[in-house]
Amino acid sequence: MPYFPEVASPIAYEGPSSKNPLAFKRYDAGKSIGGKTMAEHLRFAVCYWHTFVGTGQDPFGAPTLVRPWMSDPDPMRRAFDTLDAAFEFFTKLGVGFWCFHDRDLAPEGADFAESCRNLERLVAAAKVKQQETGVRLLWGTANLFSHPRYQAGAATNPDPHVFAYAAAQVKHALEATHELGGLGYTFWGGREGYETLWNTDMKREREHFARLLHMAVDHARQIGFTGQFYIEPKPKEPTKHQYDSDVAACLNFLREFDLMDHLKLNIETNHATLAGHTIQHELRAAREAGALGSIDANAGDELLGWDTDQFPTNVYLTATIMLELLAMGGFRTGGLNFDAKVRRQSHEPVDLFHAHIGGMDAFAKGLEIAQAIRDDGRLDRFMADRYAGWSGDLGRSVAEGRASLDDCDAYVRSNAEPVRHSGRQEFLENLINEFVL
Ligand code: XLS
Ligand code: NI
Ligand code: NI
Repeated sequence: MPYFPEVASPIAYEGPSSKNPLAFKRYDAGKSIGGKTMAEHLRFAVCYWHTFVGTGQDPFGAPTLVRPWMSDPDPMRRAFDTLDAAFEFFTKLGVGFWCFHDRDLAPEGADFAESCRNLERLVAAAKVKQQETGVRLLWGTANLFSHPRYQAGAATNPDPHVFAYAAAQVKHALEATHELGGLGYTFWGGREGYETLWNTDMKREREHFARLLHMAVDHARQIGFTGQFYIEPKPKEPTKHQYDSDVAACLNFLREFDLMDHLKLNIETNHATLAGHTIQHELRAAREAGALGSIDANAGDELLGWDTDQFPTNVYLTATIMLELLAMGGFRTGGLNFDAKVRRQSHEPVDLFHAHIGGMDAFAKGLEIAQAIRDDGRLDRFMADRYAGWSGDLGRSVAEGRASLDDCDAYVRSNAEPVRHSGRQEFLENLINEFVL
C-alpha cells in the first residue's frame, strides 16, 4: 500500500502555465543552465526528521501530524514503515539526496547496545532502498540533544560520562553514514552552549567540543570515511547562547582548535536570521574563507523570533543564495537540504509534496535569475569598477604591504581631496529586480 496514493508517479515538470499543484512549474531537472543541469546545480535533499518523524507538537498543543507510517505500536516496525514512506516520497518527488539523525532513523533502545543494533538494522534496510532507487545520502548526523541525558549538553556536558555517551553515539552515526556512502557528516551544536555563566566553564566546554570534533576526524580516517564534515551555526535555541552561534564564530572556533582543514559549514537560512544576519552575509563569510560546504534551505518568519523552519518560497531569497553558490562554482560535496517543516495545520501527507515542490520551484527560479545576472555581467563590472583604484600604484602598495603610514601621509599631502562616488544602492537594487520581476 503506498503512503502517498495521491501521487501516482514521479512529479513531472509541466512548466509555468500548469495549474497542477502536484507538478513543477520551474524545476526541470534535466534543463541545462550555465553548463550544468538544474539537478546538478541544486542537489536537493529531503530531511528525515521534520518530514517523516516530525509530529507538529508545540508547547501549547498535542501532535497534529499523525502519519499513517507512524501507526504501528512497535517502534521498530514503525521505523521500517517510516523508511518505506521516506523512500516512496524521495522517488515520487524526484530528489537525489536525503539526510538523517541516528534517532530519526531508528528508535533508542532499552540500553546503548540495543540502540546501536536498532540503528544497524535500519541502516541495512536503508542501504537496500538506496541501491533500488539511486537516492544518495547527503549527510548523516547524531541527535545529541533530545534525550534528557543531554540536558546540560553533549560534548560540552560537565560530566565526562555524558561526553563519552555522545562520542559513542557519534561513532555509530558516523559508521552508519559511511555504510550508506554518505557524502558528508554534520555537527549541529544542539545543546552545546549555556544558559548561565554562573554554572558554566565556557573555556573548558569549548575545548571539549573541539575534542569531540577531532575524535570524529580521527575515527573517520580510521574507518576510511572520506566525506566532508560540516558544522552548522545557530545563535540560540535550545540554549540561550550557543558556542557555534554564526559563521564568524564557527570560523574562529575552527581556527582556534586547528579544525579548518577538516570541517566546512552547513549554513541554514533561518539560523542566519536568528543571528541577526542575512543568509547572503553568512554565505559570503563562509565562501570567502573557503568554508562554504552545504545549505539547510528554509526560511524563518520575520515576525517570530524562533526557528520556524518554513519552506523557502521567496524568489529574491533563493536568487541571492544561488548567486553566492554560483560565485563559488557550485556545490562540491554539499547540497540544498530542506531542513524545513510543514505548519502543524498542514497535517495531510500531500502537504509534504506541496511544500517541497514549492521550495524546489523557488530554487529553480532563483538559479535561473542568478545565472542571468552573472551572464549579464553588469553587477560584476560595477563591483570591479568600484574597487578599480586598488589596481593602481597606491592601492597595490597598500594591499601588498609595501606602504607605511608615512607613505600614506606623503600621498595625502601631495594630492587633492578624494573624489566621492555614489554607492548606487538603489540603482543596483533595480538592476537585480530587472531579473527578478
Ligand atoms: C536545528 C538544526 C538541525 C540540524 C541537524 O535547528 O537545523 O535540524 O540541521 O541537527
Ligand atoms: Ni539545520
Ligand atoms: Ni534550524
